[in-house]
Amino acid sequence: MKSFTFVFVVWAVVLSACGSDVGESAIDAQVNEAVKGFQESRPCGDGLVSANDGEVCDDGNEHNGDGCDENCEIEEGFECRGMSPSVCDSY
Ligand SMILES: [Ca+2]
Ligand SMILES: [Ca+2]
Repeated sequence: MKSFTFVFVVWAVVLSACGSDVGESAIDAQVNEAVKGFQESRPCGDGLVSANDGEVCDDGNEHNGDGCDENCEIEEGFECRGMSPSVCDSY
């Protein structure tokens, strides 16, 4: 669902750029801005533990069941170490 939102954002930026008189580099810049904004709004999954955003771990994805869940919280039965990214092992 989140990756769908991402694709939609990029698509919307490209579509709006195509309607105006801008060069390809300008479109690239807008896409990069959209990617940047998307990553900043979803710090969980970027592979960096940011305690300010309530992350306890960040293994670089938003998958559950690998020790660090989609909310960047350590899952039951796992322990995580490292900050960029976290490495989680079951115990
Ligand atoms: Ca993070
Ligand atoms: Ca994970």
